[in-house]
Amino acid sequence: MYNRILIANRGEIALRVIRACRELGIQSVAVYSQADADSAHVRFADEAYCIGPSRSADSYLRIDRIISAAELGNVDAIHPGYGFLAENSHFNDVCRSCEIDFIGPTPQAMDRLGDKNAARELAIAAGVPVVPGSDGLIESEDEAVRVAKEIGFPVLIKATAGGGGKGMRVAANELVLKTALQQAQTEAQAAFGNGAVYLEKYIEKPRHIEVQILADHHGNIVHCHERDCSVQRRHQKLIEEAPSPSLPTDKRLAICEAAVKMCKAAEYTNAGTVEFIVDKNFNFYLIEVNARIQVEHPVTEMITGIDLIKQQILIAAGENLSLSQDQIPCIGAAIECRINAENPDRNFQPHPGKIQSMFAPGGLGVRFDSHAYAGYNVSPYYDSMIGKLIVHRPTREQAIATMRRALSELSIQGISTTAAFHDRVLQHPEFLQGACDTTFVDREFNA
Ligand code: MV4
Repeated sequence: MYNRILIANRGEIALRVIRACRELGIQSVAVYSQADADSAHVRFADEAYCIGPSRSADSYLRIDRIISAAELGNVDAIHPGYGFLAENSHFNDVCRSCEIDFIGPTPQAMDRLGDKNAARELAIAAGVPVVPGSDGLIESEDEAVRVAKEIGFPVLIKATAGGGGKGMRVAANELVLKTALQQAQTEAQAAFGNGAVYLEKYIEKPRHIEVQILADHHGNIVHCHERDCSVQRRHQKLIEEAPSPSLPTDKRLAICEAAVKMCKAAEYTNAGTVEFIVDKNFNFYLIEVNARIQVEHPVTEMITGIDLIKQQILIAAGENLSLSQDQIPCIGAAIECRINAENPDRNFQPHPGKIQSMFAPGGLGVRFDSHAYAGYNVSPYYDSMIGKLIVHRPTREQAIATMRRALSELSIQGISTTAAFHDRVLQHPEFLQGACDTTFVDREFNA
């Protein structure tokens, strides 16, 4: 087992990994930017190194500086968290060449899945359903028109280097397809340095369902059930829950089994998430695979009782998965609300600044994963999430009641947060029915 782990991240996820290290008896090494000198992840780590100025590009994205800190800190492994370098296969490679374990999948698996068209082709080969679409990348305007007529409009043009909704364009007919194609290609080239796109039939009002996977280096692989992340706004998730309230049990199981099949085909290891969209008739289609731990992993931890970060560390260190599929329960219902330093009344505009005072909720079934505290300065340099409020109760109805109670206790002065907005969502009939699709927030809150 490792003696020392460096956490190449900040905020709540850095703190989350430090907590797992402490419980495993592993020393933690933090890195931080100048803006984060007073951050909780610096305070609770066993050791910390400043790696540069506030801008991410000068600190948390600087591979050279992170590796220097890893050498100074004499670590055995690096946990990348999510965002920043978490899905950067070059960073992953560099860690390995410096004889530092990267706590995540291999660079090869990362590359296979980081290219969305390649992942789509792998899914097809493995017999995992994908949305009807182009056979590979679109090479010409004529090909786009031919495929679109074949599968039927509307179609969705997707950047192969994209993901998370970046570089997508819907086209409703042949006329707009040509301009949409060019726009998507230009946008993808500018954003990712790769203008290649593929085409899919556009699925209207889908649910977003994702499956948590754990796979070790000895061929053992399990799923930890699904999460429903349909409550989102402009590709930013707001509320996630497990299990999905909108799917029958047989469909949930079928999706989880498809996710396992996909990860086997990709020779995937460590923790990963297979993302699906599900249509009105419960047809499900693989969209992409995220080669990292995700923000919303705690809802899975609550229903399964599994510490996913510890599992990531144990797997990376070469241990056998200690869990077999039938030892992974799905107990009760868990919900997470992302608490962002944003003003919902001003188009969710970020609201950085000093937290003057704060009270964190607690009580039975309540978990608050946050690096924030009274006196903490929310920096404008990073994403605006300052905490995740998670509840776990025997039923979904009780989980909603507990979440509303916990939201009413959460008090943060000095900045605006999304807490009150969550309480409105939690009272909406469509949410109460467990019937939300990905258009819910925009539609019902014209947000
Ligand atoms: C789609 C889709 C409809 N049809 N693909 C957006 C993020 C990316 N991971 C995949 N996304 C979508 N792909 C087809 N063929 C609709 C979305 C989509 C979406 C998916 C999941 C969660 C929220 C979403 C919001 C808008 C669009």
